[in-house]
Amino acid sequence: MGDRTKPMTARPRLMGILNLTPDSFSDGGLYLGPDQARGHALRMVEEGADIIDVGGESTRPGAPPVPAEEQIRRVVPVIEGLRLQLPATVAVSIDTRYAAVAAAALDAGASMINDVAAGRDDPEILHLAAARGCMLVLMHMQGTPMTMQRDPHYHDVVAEVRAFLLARAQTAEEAGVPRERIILDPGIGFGKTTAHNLALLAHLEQLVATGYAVLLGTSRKRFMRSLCAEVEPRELVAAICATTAIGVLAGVSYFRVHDVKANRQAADVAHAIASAKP
Ligand code: HH2
Repeated sequence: MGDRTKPMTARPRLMGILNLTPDSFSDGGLYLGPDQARGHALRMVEEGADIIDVGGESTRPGAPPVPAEEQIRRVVPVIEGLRLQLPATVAVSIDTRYAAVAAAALDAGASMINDVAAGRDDPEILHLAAARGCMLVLMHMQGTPMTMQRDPHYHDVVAEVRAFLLARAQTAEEAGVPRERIILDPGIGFGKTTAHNLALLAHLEQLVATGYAVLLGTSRKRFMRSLCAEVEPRELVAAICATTAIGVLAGVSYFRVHDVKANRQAADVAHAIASAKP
């Protein structure tokens, strides 16, 4: 019998990645057709995804920006279809830096905005999130996808990322987004060396201590390949699961992943262990 006096944190939530892009670094072009996209999303939900994160622009290092109209053309029909087929308990998130894309996605049935620019590229996105009452992910990035891996540098990466995210959260709150709808993301791989990524992963509890919900995105990232001497991003499942388990133990609540089934297991086991702590 479980100890009912013990405070239980909520089960970690998994965000399954649905890239509707021809050029994403690990799955570009795989799910371009609406039927393939829906099929993949439904599979991720069966495997334990709580959220489907739909994106129409690759943000891999060196990627050129994709105009808002093209992103809308890619994501809206798929979100409309998903909303009809997915259980109401599964949220659809839109991965975009542009308010126009986010607005079209919310109209089509999304209920969460995932902005890798944290509202800096298009500040209107913060007002949109406030007006629509949706969840908002604010991610740290040094530079832009085009430039971010050229020469990333920090004096204290953990402190700087934390300060940046707190400042962006304050701006979002000033725009009317309530604190409990804001999720902070250290932006693993976005303008960071392997050492920077490792420092952030080693100090996740400092972000959790801000009191905001935290999201972690390590899935198939390049630095994980270098750590494992692995060429194929798809072969990194076990490595990603290790970061998910570490994230759960540090108090991270959301994980953005390609491989849902394995990460569900890693997250649930880590959560059970964390819940057994005195
Ligand atoms: N990483 C990617 C894209 N969006 N959003 C958040 N909040 N956090 C992340 O770490 C993150 C993100 C990049 O990964 P992927 O979608 O696999 O590739 P691409 O940008 O090439 O589509």
